[in-house]
Amino acid sequence: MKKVIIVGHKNPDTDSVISAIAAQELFSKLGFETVAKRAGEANNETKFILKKLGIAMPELVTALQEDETVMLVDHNEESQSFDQLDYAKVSHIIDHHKLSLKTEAPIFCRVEPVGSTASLLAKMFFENGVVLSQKIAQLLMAGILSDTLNLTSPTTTIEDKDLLEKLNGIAKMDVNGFVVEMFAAKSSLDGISVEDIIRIDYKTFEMGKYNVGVGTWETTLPESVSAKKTEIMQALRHEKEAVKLDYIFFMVVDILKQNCQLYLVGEKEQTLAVKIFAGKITNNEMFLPGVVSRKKQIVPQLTEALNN
Ligand SMILES: [Mn+2]
Repeated sequence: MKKVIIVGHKNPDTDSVISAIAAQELFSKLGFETVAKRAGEANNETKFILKKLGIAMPELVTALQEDETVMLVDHNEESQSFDQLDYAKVSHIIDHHKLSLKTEAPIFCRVEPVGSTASLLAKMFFENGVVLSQKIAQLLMAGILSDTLNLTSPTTTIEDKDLLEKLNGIAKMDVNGFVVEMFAAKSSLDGISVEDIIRIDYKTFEMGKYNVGVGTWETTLPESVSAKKTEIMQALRHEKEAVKLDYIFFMVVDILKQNCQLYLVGEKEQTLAVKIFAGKITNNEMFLPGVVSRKKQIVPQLTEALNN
């Protein structure tokens, strides 16, 4: 039987790594030979969670062996997958992002607009009657809490809330205490360079005929990031030029106050941001109250504007 590599997107966030681990557990129990991998360096939040739960960090994947197929979790765009991926080898997709999908053969595809891929996997455990260990239930809860910013992001659905409660019947977690620790780890700049700040949660998108990069940094301490703004701006301009992007944006998201400072490196970005968000620009940034989600509050708006 072919071995199935399970992997999330490049610049992996917590949901991406956790979903790979949980999917390995689920699909192994369903009779697949699977192994969870990661498509890049994990962030401080993910490292904290896996350490706390005593779960090993998945290995890095850089290329597939001849007899391997791949299951993509938490993404479906080829441009967000690890660089050496042969997209023809994708057998499954489990995701909660917009689709940009074209395959040569039928594949297994499970995509729903829920708050995290971990939520979808939790549903699949329950649907398939696969027994959840306390550890995997805790892990799935961490994925939901991370991706939905403790159920506050506009991406959060009723289902995420229900699943979290159902999972905690098994996980028995002190959710509030866990979230405080998780957010502290997410906000930590320990061992994080300026390049890391823009790279750690960064994605590129094709919007109309344009290539657009959108990075985000979720934090309870926005001032720790804004203190490095000049260097971050420089790194963003460098990245834009190095990979020939048409636009690059960067969000500093205040998880607690639920707002975002959108960094606008050049005139093009500023003109577009004013057109879409109608906010005021001060020192190359626009304050956006209530905006925390790249997926729901930034990318669709950019895509629509750049398609016209
Ligand atoms: Mn996700």
